[in-house]
Amino acid sequence: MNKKTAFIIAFLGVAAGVSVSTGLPAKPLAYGNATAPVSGHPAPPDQPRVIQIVAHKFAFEPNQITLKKDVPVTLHLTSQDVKHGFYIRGLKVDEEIEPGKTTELTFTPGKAGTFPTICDHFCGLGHKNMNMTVVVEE
Ligand SMILES: [Cu+2]
Repeated sequence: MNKKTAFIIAFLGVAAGVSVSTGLPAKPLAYGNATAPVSGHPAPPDQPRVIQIVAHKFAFEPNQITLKKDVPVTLHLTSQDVKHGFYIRGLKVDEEIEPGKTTELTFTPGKAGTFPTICDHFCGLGHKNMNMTVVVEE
């Protein structure tokens, strides 16, 4: 074999030997005083519903979501390109969506209605048309 082939084989060998650990660290055991107060509040039995919203020039997907009044919801906001905004004026929600990460936004809609939601971070020529609708049902 020539030098190049040997190099590739060596490289593949190294790559194959790399082990990726996906295990989460074990939960630390509680030591000491068994009656020590538990920090924080116990997780509620019903975690907020999670809705994924993807922003890109110049739209949100999905472009309409339906929520329930007085029921907490968590939005996972991501951008496929540049920084966008996520502004629901009627619900006093104002978030920024940065590319390369998930912005977690938990809120509880306090009133029913149909709320226009816009990108309030200038993201290019189609920016002014970048919007979606949040419907909150009683
Ligand atoms: Cu935008």
